[in-house]
Amino acid sequence: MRARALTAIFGLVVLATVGVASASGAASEGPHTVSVNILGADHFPHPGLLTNDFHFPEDAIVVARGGRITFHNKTNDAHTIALVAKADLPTTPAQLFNCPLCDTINGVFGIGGGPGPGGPPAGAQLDNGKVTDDHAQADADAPDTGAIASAKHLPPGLSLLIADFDTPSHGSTVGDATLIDTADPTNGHGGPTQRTISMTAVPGLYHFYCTIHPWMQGTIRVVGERGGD
Ligand SMILES: [Cu+2]
Repeated sequence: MRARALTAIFGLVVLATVGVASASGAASEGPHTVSVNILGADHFPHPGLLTNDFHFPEDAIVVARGGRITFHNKTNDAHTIALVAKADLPTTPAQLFNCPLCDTINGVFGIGGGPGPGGPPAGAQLDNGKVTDDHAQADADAPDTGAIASAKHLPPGLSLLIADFDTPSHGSTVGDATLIDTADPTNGHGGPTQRTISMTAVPGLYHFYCTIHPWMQGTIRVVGERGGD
């Protein structure tokens, strides 16, 4: 039931062309809370040309270890935020349109072909590409209150948790991922339009992308934990 409901919420259409990235959101050295806007749109200036510039911030999102990054979706489509190794990021049009890793992650989220084995994760997040321990990890137990408040129709039983991006492999393999819906009534499904991730990963530079629009790529720099707040 839960899997069916989440699939209904996040059923998506994928349309891809090449986009560009630009900076947005706030980042300074070692903040514990960071807010990031996902921006961009489809553009159809004349017959024969369709462009899309959905993008994450161009500059690295800097956050203290254990800090939280909240992504706000300002676009008319849903997105995933998936940590992967740099080598997994598409760099050519062919890789954008033939992305098995994207298909794998999307499939687990129930995008473009139904849920994978076990159905979508209860907390709308993946741990190292798998539907696993949303509830098992103590550091992933906090409700994502902002995401819950932003959703119009959360399915019963969905425990929307802060997405724990802990990736012990430090970017050397498929990492953690989460999903964010759009508020656009013509393309959204009532799911959360903002999502918060907790960067519990060790300090370092992490690469992520959207598996629905693989040209949307970005980096998160986790820096040393700061005392106080
Ligand atoms: Cu996307």
